[in-house]
Amino acid sequence: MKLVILVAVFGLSLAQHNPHFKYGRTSIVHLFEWRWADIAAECERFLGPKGFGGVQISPPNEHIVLNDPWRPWWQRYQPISYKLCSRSGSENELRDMISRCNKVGVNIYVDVVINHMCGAGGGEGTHSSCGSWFNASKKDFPSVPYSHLDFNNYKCRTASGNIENYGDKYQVRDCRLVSLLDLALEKDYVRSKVADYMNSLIDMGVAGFRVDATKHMWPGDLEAVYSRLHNLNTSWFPGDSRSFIFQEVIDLGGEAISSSEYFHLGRVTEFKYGAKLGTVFRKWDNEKLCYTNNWGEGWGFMPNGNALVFVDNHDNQRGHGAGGASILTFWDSRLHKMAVGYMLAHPYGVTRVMSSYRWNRNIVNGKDQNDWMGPPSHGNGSTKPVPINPDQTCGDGWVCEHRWRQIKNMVIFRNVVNGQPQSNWWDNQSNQVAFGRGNRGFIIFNNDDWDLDVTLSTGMPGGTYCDIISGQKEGNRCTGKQIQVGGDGRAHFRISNRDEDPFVAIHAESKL
Ligand code: QV4
Ligand code: CA
Repeated sequence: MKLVILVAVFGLSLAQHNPHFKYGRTSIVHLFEWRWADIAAECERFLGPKGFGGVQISPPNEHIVLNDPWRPWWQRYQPISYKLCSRSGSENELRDMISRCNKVGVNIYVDVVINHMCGAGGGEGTHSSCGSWFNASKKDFPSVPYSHLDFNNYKCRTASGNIENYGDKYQVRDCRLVSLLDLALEKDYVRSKVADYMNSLIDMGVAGFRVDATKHMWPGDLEAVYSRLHNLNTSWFPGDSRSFIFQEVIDLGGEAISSSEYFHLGRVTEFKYGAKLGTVFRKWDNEKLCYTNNWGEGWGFMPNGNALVFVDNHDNQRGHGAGGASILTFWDSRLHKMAVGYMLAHPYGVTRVMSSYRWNRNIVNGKDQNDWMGPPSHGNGSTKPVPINPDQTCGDGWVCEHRWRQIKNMVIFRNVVNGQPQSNWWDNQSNQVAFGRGNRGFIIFNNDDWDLDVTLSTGMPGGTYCDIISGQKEGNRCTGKQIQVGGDGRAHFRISNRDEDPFVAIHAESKL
């Protein structure tokens, strides 16, 4: 009997760690603030053909609409109801996107905001994305419905009612995160409303969830919610599939709550990964790339099977959340491409690529005054579509890092080397390193201030390979550097520290 329970519990928890990627795909892209119609088109014209595993979408539920500041991106982290109309589009557009992406083998993961509703100062009225009336000071959200009884009121013991000390786990879970009205997830009623919301998405065909502000919810409450979730829709996924769950817990150490409290429930965001990788590529704190020869658990990161990893996210690319100044974003594009390349080549974790929009960054004394700015929008506040330029980049302020040749090709690299162990490590005891993935791929970086010129064992079969960083294989042609691998697996590499991108990558499918 005990054994049966153990197997059942273990089986359930394991399932929620599986992203259910199709056809050996391996990466998620966060299309931050994209409209559903644009995501649907992007799945068909780009993500499906280029082997992306899935998309993390912005919160699809009804949210507050703010004028001051004008339509900040973060208004979507202030729910008003679980109706499915948001800045990204209507319920029909959401539904259409999910099925069109599923049809081309691209999964959808939904960012769910279930810890709270809008801020305490959110006012009264219908300034909400579906026009639902609400009253924040009375904690009245009739479109769910939630009343004041459904919030953590006196359970929170701080004077302000907000979280004041991250060293106190009761505050962190029972008080308000920056004044956001904190839901009483211990209540069966609240759990059922949240589970209904998530189930409506599962039934529409999504593959899983990014759970916002997980640190601020008790593991036991989440377990109760997750256990009510339906299996994934069998039109798209095998029977008995549990949704993929990755939980946002920022754990850089030194707080009352640790990521490990949530491992049994699903994967967890590993925030140390991007903070450390940024420090290494920037060469801060005397870090060197050669020290990453035990990258992953060897650096004190969580166990591989629990980790969801990324170089930057929508918060820390603009100074929100955590990670600090070392985070590498598209603003530091040369180093960003190298760091994303490193992440995608390395076997640790489930990888997520950030896809951003540009804003008028204005840093004064270390703080970006415009960290609130929403996506490229029309005068009436509606989000602009994502136009695709003739050279396949995006226009109108959409950065589309996921379309950059170097990043797009490394997403394919990860698919090609999937399941292969890390192999053939080499370094120069400084910032030049190389490693392979069995006999399927090899990558080499020069982040020193001098040239790299070295002959290495790659583990690859002999032949001529096309470097997928400086170019790519097109038909039987290579638009970039060519790398000759001898019959003994050895190859000569030269990378100037002044190259546009000082790294080279080859894989089994880039062989000419
Ligand atoms: C302000 C003051 C409060 C004050 C309140 C009074 O800061 O001290 O009590 O006014 O009304 C916005 C504003 C914030 C404002 C709040 C409530 O920025 O200044 O409070 O609204 O009106 C995003 C943004 C937040 C934003 C929030 C809601 O980052 O700035 O707050 O959306 O719109 C911790 C958490 C982690 C979290 C991270 C940012 O552990 O879970 O902070 N990350 C996730 C998301 C993030 C999101 C939230 C959680 C909240 O990734 O994008 O916050 O859903 O580390
Ligand atoms: Ca809470």
